[in-house]
Amino acid sequence: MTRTALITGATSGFGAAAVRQFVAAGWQVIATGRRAERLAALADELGTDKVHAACFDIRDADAMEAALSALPPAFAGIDLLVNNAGLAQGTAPAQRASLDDWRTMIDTNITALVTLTHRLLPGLIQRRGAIINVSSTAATYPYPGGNAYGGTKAFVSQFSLGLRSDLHGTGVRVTAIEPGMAETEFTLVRTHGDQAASDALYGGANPMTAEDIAAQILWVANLPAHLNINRIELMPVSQSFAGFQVARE
Ligand code: NDP
Ligand code: 8X3
Repeated sequence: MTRTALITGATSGFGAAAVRQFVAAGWQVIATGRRAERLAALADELGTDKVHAACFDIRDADAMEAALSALPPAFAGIDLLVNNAGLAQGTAPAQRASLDDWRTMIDTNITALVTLTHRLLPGLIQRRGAIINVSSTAATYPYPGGNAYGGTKAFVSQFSLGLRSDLHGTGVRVTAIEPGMAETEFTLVRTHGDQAASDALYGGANPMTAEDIAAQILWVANLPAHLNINRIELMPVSQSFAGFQVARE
């Protein structure tokens, strides 16, 4: 029987790549995001019988509910929720960061994620489904300018483990995927549209690709029902850890 995944943040990066890979692997996908034209193009490319475009701002709980209530019957039974939509805003240290940026990250990466998860949990339990949350290496490893972004991703990773505890015995699987540097629109968004900064970050670094991460999401989704991957932390070979910093007098 065809399984159905709801993948948030499907207009770009990991989400768009995941939609393509899931459809190629025989899944049906509900693809969400704000940019309607990109969702429509994806549905046209892959087939509207395979991809249902659900356009809404994930921070708008009413719009989310309206989109879920309007799902066509063929897409109404959701087996997998991929909480991928998210963003970083800003690279400034906390003392110079924008509070608006912090609130945008918290509203998107935390509040919207828990709202959608809470809404879909009863159906996921009924169908013995799965949840894959896209977290980040920033959940574990702090870096200058990572402040609220890292905090939101630490929430995502810990929430994932907490869900596992609560869903004990239901058969619902929960995984956090924690990528390091991957080239997508992430840095363009983080820098509020600075293409040169994005190019400079990824240039010569041989970063991971959206397809790399999508493949991990699909791999987890297709594992046998008795296996749960709690978390996957992955990085490009070119990225690793640096030492503690010391401020000297
Ligand atoms: P992109 O910027 O390429 O994609 C982000 C997606 O999130 C877009 O589809 C965007 O859709 C969606 N999104 C953002 N805000 C909203 C909103 N308010 N409502 C609906 N959708 C929204 O970045 P990535 O693919 O890289 O990011 C995907 C996830 O991976 C994020 O959670 C990010 O934090 C995480 N991540 C990224 C890493 C990287 O190095 N790239 C590493 C580790 C984690 P739209 O703008 O159309 O609404
Ligand atoms: C994205 C990876 O290192 O830019 O989550 O925070 S990083």
